[in-house]
Amino acid sequence: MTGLFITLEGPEGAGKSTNREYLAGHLRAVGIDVVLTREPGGTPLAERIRELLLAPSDERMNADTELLLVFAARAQHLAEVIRPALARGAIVLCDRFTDATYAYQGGGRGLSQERIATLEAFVQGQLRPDLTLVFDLPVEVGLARASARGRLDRFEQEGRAFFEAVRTAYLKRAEAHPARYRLVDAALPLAEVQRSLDALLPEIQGLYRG
Ligand code: Z5A
Repeated sequence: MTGLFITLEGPEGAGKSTNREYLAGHLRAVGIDVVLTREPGGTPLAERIRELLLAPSDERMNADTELLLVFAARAQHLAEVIRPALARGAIVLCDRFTDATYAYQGGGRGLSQERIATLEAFVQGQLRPDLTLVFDLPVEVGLARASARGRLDRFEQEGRAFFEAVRTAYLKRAEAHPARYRLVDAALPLAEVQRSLDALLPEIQGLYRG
């Protein structure tokens, strides 16, 4: 692999999608091949799995079913989009990846880290993000931003305790592996968040092997 794999993580409404576009604009402006993608999803089949995961339903989804669907979508996404892009030397900017599984299925649903790690090794082999930006903000701020959009998806219908557990899981991972994670204060006004991303751009370009 010669490219660079960057993931954007954090709770709902943290500004991942908005800032993924912002970073891509700057990196493309200096001639870098950038692939923007997201999870769950990123290919037609994986997007269909995303619909299953997000659609509210009368039938409660078993937590293991949810975990397996997330990794099924990821296997497809890795094979069709992420690995080919990295192999040709692109920077992949991915809105959520396996840290979201540790945060939502681990922290939120209470599944064990070991169970997740087993699937991570099975689906990804040695592949891990080179850099992960965690957009952190208080739960109520993120939920207010998400609910301003209208209809809530299956995850967004969870209670506050679920989202607090998700946030705690992200922060613990960032604290445990400081070399890979950069925390971004996503509660700040967008212009200030983007100033903190500007400061990260030289590091990203330095990590990029082309
Ligand atoms: N999920 C999972 O359970 N396990 C997994 O392994 C994976 C995912 C990969 C879908 O994710 C769900 O899948 C997710 C976890 C689960 N759960 N939920 N919900 P998603 O990424 O598609 O959903 P999301 O996080 O809810 O996306 P989002 O709400 O669109 O968040 P965002 O991309 O971080 O934010 P945004 O769209 O850029 O911004 C949201 C709004 O806030 C928008 O109006 C912006 O203009 C505004 N915004 C952004 N930044 C600011 C600042 N700084 N100030 C003020 N307003 C701002």
